[in-house]
Amino acid sequence: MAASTLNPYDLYDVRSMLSEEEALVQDTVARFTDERVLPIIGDCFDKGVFPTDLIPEMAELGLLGSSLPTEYGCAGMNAVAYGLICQELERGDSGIRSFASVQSSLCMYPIYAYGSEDQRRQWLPQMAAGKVIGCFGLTEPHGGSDPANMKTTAKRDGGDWIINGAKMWITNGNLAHIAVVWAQTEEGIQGFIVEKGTPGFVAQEIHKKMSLRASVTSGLFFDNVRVPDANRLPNVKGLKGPLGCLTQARYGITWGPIGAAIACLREATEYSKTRVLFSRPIAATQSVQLKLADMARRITQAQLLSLQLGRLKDAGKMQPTQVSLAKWNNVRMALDIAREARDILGGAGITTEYCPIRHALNLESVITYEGTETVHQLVVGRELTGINAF
Ligand code: TGC
Ligand code: FAD
Repeated sequence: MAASTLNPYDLYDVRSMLSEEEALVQDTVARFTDERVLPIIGDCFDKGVFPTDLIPEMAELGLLGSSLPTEYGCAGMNAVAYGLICQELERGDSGIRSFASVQSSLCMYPIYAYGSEDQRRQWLPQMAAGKVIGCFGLTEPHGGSDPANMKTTAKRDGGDWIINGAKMWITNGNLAHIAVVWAQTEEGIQGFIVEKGTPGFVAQEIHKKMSLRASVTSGLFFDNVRVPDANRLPNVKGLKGPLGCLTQARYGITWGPIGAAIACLREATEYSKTRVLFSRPIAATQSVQLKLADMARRITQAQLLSLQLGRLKDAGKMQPTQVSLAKWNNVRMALDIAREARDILGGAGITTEYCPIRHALNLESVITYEGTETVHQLVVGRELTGINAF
């Protein structure tokens, strides 16, 4: 048999469809993940800590707010490059990709898209440099899938606003210097920048997580928190504000789990070639090959889906329903692959010495946050039928 020239983790040569700049971004972030993330991430997950030391390095590489314009200190890359950043970071760990997603798509993006020029100049360069960390408060304790039922309020008081309420499951909450907080006002939902240390504002870390352990997740509490009108994002009102941010972040999340799935396929392939049972490597059995082949098939589909989504986004044609379909498909793909890879590793698969269980546990969050699988299925169902089934 002739030696194959196919890359087992890119069977359709998606790489050849990237521009030189996009390929360079992928290589650079891949090196960062190999050299800086993979050696430490198992330990971080075990200990339940986010590796804050990596923040300046991520900033240096232009990974924070990578798609925003250079005039605000950002890298001005395209959407495909942002996707590749997410993919390579999540090959390391979903928690590292989450950090970048929240900073870039959920905090820097709304300041850029909905903020005043003063707000952009005040915050974006420092956020791109990793000196100011942000978090995004939309979800509330009584139910995240239905953000229209928002109970956090902001009431005008002269030139200020008074915020009361609570947000739950907030990534970067206790790391953050600023929170982009969505609150119900008399004129509809609006966004506010709430700075750490503002009286009445408390972030409380959520412990006992079995998923995204190398990521900070918090509750945010607002008790008569006074912020000036200058901290309100002036250019959007209504649910479309936060949902517009989610579209940006969900787009990146379609790419991220491809990285996690590739890491799991690689681990399962290598392990199965060296694990000898019944006098042959388990990779020589049909059932293991079927499983590995199925993983490669699903990864290939996801790679092509995200690349086309990225091309649509760069052409200004991407629709939220397309993002929902890809988020649903790609996270489900990665979660199934991580569980299957864990099984191929047998008992060894239950330890964090190997990556599949860590990815599987992380992906249990990824399939829930940024819209649960059901939410995205119902978005696609609504598109097909014209009937809202929420
Ligand atoms: P509906 O009331 O019909 O629409 C309200 C307005 O929003 C517009 N819109 C969107 N705009 C941009 N992107 C989208 N994806 C949009 N979806 C809707 C819509 O056109 C309308 O505009 P207008 O001008 O008419 O007012 O709302 P809906 O029925 O479409 O929404 C229902 C539903 C269930 C889809 C929505 O509520 C939803 O997506 N729920 C899930 C909530 C969610 O995903 N939360 C995530 C919180 S953040 C997070 O999880 C971060 S984890 C990050 C990490 O660590 O990586
Ligand atoms: P619920 O909305 O209570 O859903 C419970 C179940 O009901 C789910 O299975 C759901 O699919 C199902 N369901 C909902 N509606 C329907 C329906 N109409 N029909 C059938 N079934 C339905 N939020 C932020 O704002 N910022 C963050 O930074 C952030 N980071 C997160 C980090 C982590 C680790 C996690 C786990 C969550 C994070 N979230 C964040 C919150 C996340 O977005 C929510 O968990 C998610 O939107 C789901 O909300 P919920 O947990 O309240 O579940």
